[in-house]
Amino acid sequence: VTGRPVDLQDAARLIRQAESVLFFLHVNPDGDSIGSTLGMIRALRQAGKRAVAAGVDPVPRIYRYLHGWDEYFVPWQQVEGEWDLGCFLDCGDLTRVGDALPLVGRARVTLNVDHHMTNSLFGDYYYLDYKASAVGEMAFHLLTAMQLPIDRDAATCIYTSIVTDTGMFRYESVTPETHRIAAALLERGARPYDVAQEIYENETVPRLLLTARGLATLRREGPIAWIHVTRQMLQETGALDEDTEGLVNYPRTISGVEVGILFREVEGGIRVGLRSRGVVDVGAVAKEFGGGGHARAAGCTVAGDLTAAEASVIAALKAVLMR
Ligand SMILES: [Mn+2]
Repeated sequence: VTGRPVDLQDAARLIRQAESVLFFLHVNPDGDSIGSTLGMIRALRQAGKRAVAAGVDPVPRIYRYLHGWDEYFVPWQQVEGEWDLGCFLDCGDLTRVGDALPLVGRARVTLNVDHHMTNSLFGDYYYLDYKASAVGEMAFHLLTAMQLPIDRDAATCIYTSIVTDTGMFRYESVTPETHRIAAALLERGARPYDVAQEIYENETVPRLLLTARGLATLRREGPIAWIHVTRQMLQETGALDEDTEGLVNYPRTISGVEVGILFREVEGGIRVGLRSRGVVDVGAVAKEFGGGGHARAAGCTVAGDLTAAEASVIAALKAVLMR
């Protein structure tokens, strides 16, 4: 069952009409999920609404400079009562909310706000903008359409969402509009230097050691390069699951490589992160394995062990590359 498409004005109206809004963070929340959600909550609370972010995974350490990361965030089991609106930012599919799924029924109406091409059009209403570099751009437009002020804290959250989802304004998804919104956020008090320090110069020794271990597994076959991370590597370096974020980007940086992959042991299988330069639509490949994402950045989870996952995913990529 799919919902109804809405435009910016209708989506803004749905949020404006709600007294209480329950936001859902996706599993392993990234900078876009967290930044756009916390920025929205900040602005909605200042407008007198009740709003929280429900999540299944904790907010990663590097995002804990964002206003509301603890106050606005509620582990999904602790969310109480009924909500006028359930809002999903940056969730390509309802399954992305993970174990928090039963909580969705506590929202009278649901609104799915996203920029993934693979979005499954879930929710009572969905507002999609495939051209948005980050859902942060959409959050900015929604708040502007609602004529709600964006203060320095909200601006920093939304700016963070855009910085992280564009790899610091490097990806092809970046448009003049991306920069116009970033400029508007700087005018409202977001500080690029401070955000960059928090996200990109905030390493820990375990994280760097894990990066070294992961990179040591590097293999390449023509246009495909891949690395892997095992549970044992996490244990031996003292790194956390969240410390693997960003590691997926390394293999693709090799000259002549089209697709870079990170295989990571998780509970119940192998999490596969895919990055493409553009020749291969890795979103489509991830979809073959029940995952999703964008043409250049996507992911899926494959059952079985590392060897089996590597074999099946690389075979699928080779098939696409030979087409
Ligand atoms: Mn995103």
